[in-house]
Amino acid sequence: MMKRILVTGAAGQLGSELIPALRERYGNDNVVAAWRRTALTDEVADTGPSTQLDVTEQQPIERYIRDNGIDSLYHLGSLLSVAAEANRPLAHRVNIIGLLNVLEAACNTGLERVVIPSSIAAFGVDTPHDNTPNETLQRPTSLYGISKVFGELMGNYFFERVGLDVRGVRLPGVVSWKVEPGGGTTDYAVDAFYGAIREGRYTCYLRPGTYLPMMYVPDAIKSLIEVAEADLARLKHHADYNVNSMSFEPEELAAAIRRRVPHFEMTYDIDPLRQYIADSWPNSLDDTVAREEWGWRPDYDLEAMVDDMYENLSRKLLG
Ligand code: AKB
Repeated sequence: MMKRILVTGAAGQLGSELIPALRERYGNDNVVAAWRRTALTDEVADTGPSTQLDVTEQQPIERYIRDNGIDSLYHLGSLLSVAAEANRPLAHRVNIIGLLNVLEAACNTGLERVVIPSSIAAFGVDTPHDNTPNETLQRPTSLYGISKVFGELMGNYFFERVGLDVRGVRLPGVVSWKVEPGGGTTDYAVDAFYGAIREGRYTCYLRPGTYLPMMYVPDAIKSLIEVAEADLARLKHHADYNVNSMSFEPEELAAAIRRRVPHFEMTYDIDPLRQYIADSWPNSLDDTVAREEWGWRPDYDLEAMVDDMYENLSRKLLG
């Protein structure tokens, strides 16, 4: 049973929503928000403990775990796909060295569990794009994707060979309203809502017809908590579960937004880097394994996501 949890990357799109959910479940004082560059949201900063931690240094992580009785860790600190291409040395330090530091620190301090999200980025052009199986050819061509495969393989290695309980899901592009994502390829799906609410229009950097797996943030948070709490005896996989929810291309999202904002207009100005990355990722994932091993079921489809997103983001932006 996890009792005292450390979350790295606490200021990010996922951390800002995972931490309130974990605090509600485990108690405010038992969930520590670890951040480095970006400031925490007020909600996270005001409701429980936090600390500044640099994942590129192993000793401070280890010390913090020991001094504060941490028994579990969610490692969310990572550069997303576009940000990683823009700064390769930093991406190596954070996504590769940071991950190793967390795993080694977890072993040295006897942590009970480490959860590390993977991504649809762990797949590549050679992967079957429709209903991508849990086990298939991966070979990603983005730096971020390579670091995600590394994380999956290291997580499975640490479980099998070192005895550390590492778990993870391959998240689709995440749509959320509390904190904007930064430096991802799937960010357009969030940006489109900001454009619709502020100006009634949005210029999309991906081509029409670019299908990608997407997920509304409450489902992403649910998948991370459920995989962490799943009965180990039922798990045949560890750091590499496909989780699926919805897939759409930009025009379908625009049509769904137009049902709430009738004058909304989506135009296109293709960014070659982000298009290249998106073209290498799946259209949809087969998540049978997660459904069978720990009962995964998403709650939101496209329409339910757009309704909730539109309502919450309008309230946030317009008051
Ligand atoms: C990105 O676009 O880089 C991320 C992801 C799919 O992991 N949102």
